[in-house]
This record gives sequence, structure tokens and C-alpha cells, in this order.
Amino acid sequence: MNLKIGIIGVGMIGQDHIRRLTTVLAGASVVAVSDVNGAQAETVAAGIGARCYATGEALIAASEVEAIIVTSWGPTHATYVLAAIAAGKPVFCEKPLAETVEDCEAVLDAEVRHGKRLVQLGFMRRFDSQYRAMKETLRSGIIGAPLIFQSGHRNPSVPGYYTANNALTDTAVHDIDTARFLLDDEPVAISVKSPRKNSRGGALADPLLTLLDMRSGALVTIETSVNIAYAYDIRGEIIGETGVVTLAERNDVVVKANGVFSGRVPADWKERFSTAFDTEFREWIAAARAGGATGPSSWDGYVATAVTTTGVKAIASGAREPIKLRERPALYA
Ligand code: NAD
Ligand code: ISE
Repeated sequence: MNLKIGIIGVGMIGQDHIRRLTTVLAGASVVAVSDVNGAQAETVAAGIGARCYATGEALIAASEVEAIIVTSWGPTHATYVLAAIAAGKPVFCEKPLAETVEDCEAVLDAEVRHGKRLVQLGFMRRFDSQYRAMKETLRSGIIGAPLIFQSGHRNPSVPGYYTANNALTDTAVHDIDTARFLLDDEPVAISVKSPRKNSRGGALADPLLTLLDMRSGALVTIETSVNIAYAYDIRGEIIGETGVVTLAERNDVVVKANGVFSGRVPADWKERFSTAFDTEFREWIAAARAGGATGPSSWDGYVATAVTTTGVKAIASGAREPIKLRERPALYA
């Protein structure tokens, strides 16, 4: 039996996930959609033969819906995740889990009270074969203990509503989670610096250079460039005690012509992480069918928000700001 899914928020990524669930992956059917933009919800629902619900709450409560995907705007996520936990239904939530630490803590408390994981966060890089290979390399011990992780996250452009803090809260948030995932380590302090602005970014502080001090003493640098025009380019290198591991350029072909050789750089996150999103949902469908979740958890969403909100303070203060985390509940051990 297919897992019957309801999706809240059918904008850009919501529709891409619907495409993936209905045309790429097996084991799931999208039976319900909801969006504050009712006309858009109706159109998307009609395209896949799903039922359209007036509110996200009504969709979550519907008996035909077995599992929920939340792809609405960030500030609305926590309310829907809490409603899904109250209904005892597995829920996949795009980042961020919530925009405030308090709202993330409300989700942690609710899930801990429920006694079992129901929430999975949309940190798709954890499902990317290249990052998984990097982690495997570290585990093998061949490069020794990690000392520095350098992450580069370059977007050709970002939407007009994007603000300086979004480079941290919307973009670097992925690198923050990636650092925790790769290094099995927690950030204890954050500093953020911005060099001379990219003139293409208007008032945006772009690029941003974020430095995380990790509990082990390792350092993480994150370069976010969000108006760099040339392509969507994700970089990563871990410097260990005896070697380094670097994300490789990934191309199906290399073209040699006119005296140069060249390969493709992805246009956007959809292209770069297409197979990671596929794996993410394949694994989520299996976990949700068993009534639970896998991979990045509410705890990971909470830490990410704790780090980015402290980072916003660091942008304002220009200082190295300590990151305070609550004790990790046993559910997320
Ligand atoms: P979008 O604006 O294209 O789509 C969001 C949709 O949610 C819109 O259709 C909007 O009408 C709807 N919506 C807003 N508030 C709602 C509410 N209260 N109830 C129901 N629907 C509501 O945005 P997007 O680019 O699709 O981003 C959506 C989320 O996905 C964001 O949280 C974003 O950070 C995340 N995202 C993640 C990745 C990734 O790489 N993992 C990439 C893009 C976006
Ligand atoms: C977007 O919301 C994402 O999550 C993408 O992965 C990221 O690269 C982009 O900067 C964000 O705006």
C-alpha cells in the first residue's frame, strides 16, 4: 500500500517534491494539498488528482492523510509540525524547523512527550552521495582527525525578499548542518565577517564568511555568496591530521574545444541536489510507512536555529558569540 501524503505549501519546492513523489519514486501517493494561495492549491491538486484542503490544520486532521510534508514559508513550519505530532502522524519539514529557538524547543518537547520520532528535517545534503562519501572517508581514519572544514555555498542569485540575515539563516544553515553531520561535533561559538560587498547584491552583506568553533577544537569556515552569477556551486574540503578530503567536481562529461576543457556547474539547488532529494524522500517514505522518521531530526533543526539566531547576534555585534544549547534529549541520542 502506498503511503498517503498531504503537502502544505505548494510553491517552488512543494511542487518539486510533488513531481518527485508522483513521477520518480515508488511507495507514496500525494492525496491532499493545502496552501494559503487557494487558487494555486486548486491548480496543483487538480494536476495530480488530490483533494484540496482549506487549511493546513484540516489537511493534518484528515483521516485519508497518513503523513505530512511541510513546504510552506519558514515562520509557519512549527505550527504545522506541532499539529502533526499532536495527530501522531510522521511529518517531513523543510528547513527551518522554526525561526526561533523557543518554537524549536516547543517541537522538541512535544516529540519527546510523544515518545517516538515523528519529525524529519529537510537537510538533504545528508543524503547526498558526495557528502556521504566524505563522511565515510573521515570514518575510515585515512585523513586522521578533522581539524578544519571549509564549506563554500554559492548561489547565482536570490529572490528580492532576501535579507542579509538570510545568507546565514536560509543559505549557510545547510553548511552548519553539514558541518555537524560530517564532523559529529557541535558548534560552541560563531563569528560572522563580511568583506567588501558584491555590488550585484544591492544592500545585501554578500559574501558572508562565518566561522564556527566546534566543541572538539576543530574550526569550520562557511563562505556564502548569494549573487555570484556564474552558477550554483557547492564546495567542501576537510583538512585532517594526515590528509584532506575534497568534494569532487561532478560531471557526466568533460568537453574539450577551442583550446579549453570545460564541464557543467549546476544552475541551482534543484539540479545540484536532485539525487540527494530523491534519496531523502526514498528513505523518508520507508521510515514514515513504519510510522516514524529517519536522518535529520527536530534536534538537528533546533541546533541549526540556535546557531543561526546566535549568528544574527554575531553579525550585529561583530563579536564571537557563544552558542548555548540545551541538553540533548535521549530520544535524539
Ligand atoms: P515558495 O514561496 O515558492 O512556496 C511556499 C508556499 O507556501 C507558497 O505557495 C505559499 O503560498 C505557501 N504558504 C505560505 N504560508 C503558508 C501557510 N501558513 N499555510 C499554507 N501554505 C503557506 O517558497 P519555497 O522556495 O518553495 O520555500 C518553501 C520552504 O522550503 C522554505 O522554508 C525554504 O527555506 C525551503 N526550501 C528548502 C530548500 C532546500 O534546498 N532544502 C530549497 C528551497 C526552499
Ligand atoms: C534555499 O532556500 C535552499 O535551501 C538552497 O539549498 C540554498 O542553496 C539557497 O541559498 C536557499 O535560498
